[in-house]
Amino acid sequence: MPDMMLGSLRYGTAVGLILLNSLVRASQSTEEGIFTNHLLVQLHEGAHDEAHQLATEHGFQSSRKVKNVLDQEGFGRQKRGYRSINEIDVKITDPLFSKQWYLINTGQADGTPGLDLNVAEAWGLGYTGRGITIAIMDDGIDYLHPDLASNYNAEASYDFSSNDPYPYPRYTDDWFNSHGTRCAGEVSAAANNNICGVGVAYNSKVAGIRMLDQPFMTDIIEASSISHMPQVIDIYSASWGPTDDGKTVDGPRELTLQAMADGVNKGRGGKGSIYVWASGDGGSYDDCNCDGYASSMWTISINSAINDGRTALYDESCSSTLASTFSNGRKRNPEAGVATTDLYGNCTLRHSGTSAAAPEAAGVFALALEANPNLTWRDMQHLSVLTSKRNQLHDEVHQWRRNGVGLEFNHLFGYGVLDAGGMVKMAKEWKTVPERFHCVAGSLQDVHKIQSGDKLILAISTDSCQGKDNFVRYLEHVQAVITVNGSRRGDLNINMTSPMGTKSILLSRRPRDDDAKVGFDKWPFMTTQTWGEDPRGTWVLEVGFQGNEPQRGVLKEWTLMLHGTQSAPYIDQIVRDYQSKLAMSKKEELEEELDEAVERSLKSLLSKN
Ligand SMILES: *[C@@H]1O[C@H](CO)[C@@H](O)[C@H](O)[C@H]1NC(C)=O
Ligand SMILES: *[C@@H]1O[C@H](CO)[C@@H](O)[C@H](O)[C@H]1NC(C)=O
Ligand SMILES: *[C@@H]1O[C@H](CO)[C@@H](O)[C@H](O)[C@H]1NC(C)=O
Ligand SMILES: *[C@@H]1O[C@H](CO)[C@@H](O)[C@H](O)[C@H]1NC(C)=O
Ligand SMILES: [Ca+2]
Ligand SMILES: [Ca+2]
Repeated sequence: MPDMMLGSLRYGTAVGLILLNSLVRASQSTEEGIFTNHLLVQLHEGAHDEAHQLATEHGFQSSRKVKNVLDQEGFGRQKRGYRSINEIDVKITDPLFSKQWYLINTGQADGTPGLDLNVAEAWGLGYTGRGITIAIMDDGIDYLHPDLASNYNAEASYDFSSNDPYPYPRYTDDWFNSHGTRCAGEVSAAANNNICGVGVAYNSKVAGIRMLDQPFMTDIIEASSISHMPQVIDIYSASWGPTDDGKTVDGPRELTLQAMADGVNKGRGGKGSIYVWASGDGGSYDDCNCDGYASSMWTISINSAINDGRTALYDESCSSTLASTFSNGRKRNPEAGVATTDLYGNCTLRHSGTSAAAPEAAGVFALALEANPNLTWRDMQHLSVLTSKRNQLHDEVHQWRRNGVGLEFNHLFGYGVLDAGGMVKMAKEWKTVPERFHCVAGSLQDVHKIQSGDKLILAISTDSCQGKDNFVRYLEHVQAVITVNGSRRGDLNINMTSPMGTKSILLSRRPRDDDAKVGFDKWPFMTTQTWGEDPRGTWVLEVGFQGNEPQRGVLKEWTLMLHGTQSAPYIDQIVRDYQSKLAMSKKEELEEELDEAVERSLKSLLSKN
């Protein structure tokens, strides 16, 4: 018999012994409670050997000590994060609804039950996006589609590709311009009309901003799109960006940057436009911190998980990603894709990419805005950080970690998958976050050589502008503005560690990027991973080369910019909650360990019998 005594529980004065007689007899449930086949016998301290003897004599098979003598009434245990699908009560009859596993995952298409956006809870509370307008900045929308027409906001729509008010997709034989229509359905497809499925926010309005379908992108088209009707449009969803070829480093130009800054400062009556960005489809060869749209502080960058919780093969990773939603499965199951509306009144089961992920997030944010229209663009980011869940997400490359205030994050998934139920509940109670301040923590402008095998390590010690008006005590975004070049840019690798010990990978190796002259010129690498932390202390930057060929380069600037608040109505509370949860979860884990150990020993005993 294996030793069931777990040292960690050996304290206190009363020592008890649980005796289990058989696993075969099932527990019985009555109105008074559940009777188990566990017996608890109280023994005097040090009666351990007697206990074993007694147990053996009476044909009991396993024993373990418990701290206190408690009533051994049975109780239900559920796997964490598990919701019974039968408890979800939604009345949606649309034919594709049951294929929309990202809304309610019951295990369709070999998916993992419970791994979804938890929209049912938000809908159950009455939030369906009413009164909120989401713009899809894309290749147009089939606004005649019977599942979109009733939610189409024509006044807020525009075609910047051909300068007219009708953002209808241009026809091609291969239906190339179906992207925007598919994204629109994920947000705003109507419910209970017997057509396709439903949008995450099925009573929201959707506007079409056609801006991707012309020979070249211009700064003016981007800027006009991003600043189109900012008092009417609440949320802008963008599933595009610089080419995801693993060698491009590009971002918004002057007008677009200005338009974004204006959007977050003046949009929605000053509460700020919400910009949702797909983090990119460049896969492990790309790094979304090289995409200045996704890595902007003003956008919420969204990555994707597939229906069993793994990363999609096209997912990029980077430290600026805030959260994740869902996209198509890796398996060839034709129903593992994202079900939504398609061109010319059709439906599809096959929408995919981080393109499919961003509109889901836009839908969730619409639900949150309906729950509390006062939310600012920063509130939305705070809510995403706080309510997104690890759930059953699994990244084979990067560990889940906790930052200095206990917030759990992953380099690819950000703070986890958005949880619509959790988000609307917190949104309802949410108090607008305090004013944001900006502190230049330090700037090193000396020339430093870097070469393979000899990484450069730099440090900036900062009081985070303490004593000045712009003191930042609780972090939101952190930017490391870096000028660096190298004989092979793609082999450069940059990490930054905060005073509280959180290491952000600012730049991973990009094997296809063979630039040898441009490098990064004052590039703002961004991290969201130190959210809530106290920035005072020493920040460390590590710059090196990875790869087979020896490389050399020069770093000319590292400027550390801290953004955040002076007071934190909630962060101290989170830290307290986190600590008590941690203590609780350790207890629960211990209990689970015990349960499992008992079960294992019983199984081995039974198999011997
Ligand atoms: C799309 O819809 C049209 C019109 O309803 C129909 O004729 C066509 O077969 C559909 N195409 C696909 C690929 O489903
Ligand atoms: C939004 O702000 C207004 C004005 O400050 C306030 O009266 C209202 O209660 C707020 N609504 C919510 C949901 O917090
Ligand atoms: C990097 O910059 C330094 C200083 O401007 C320059 O001398 C060097 O040639 C550059 N190296 C590369 C690989 O471009
Ligand atoms: C950055 O961190 C990664 C992951 O821990 C590590 O593999 C890499 O060697 C680090 N690079 C530098 C330059 O320190
Ligand atoms: Ca429908
Ligand atoms: Ca990219």
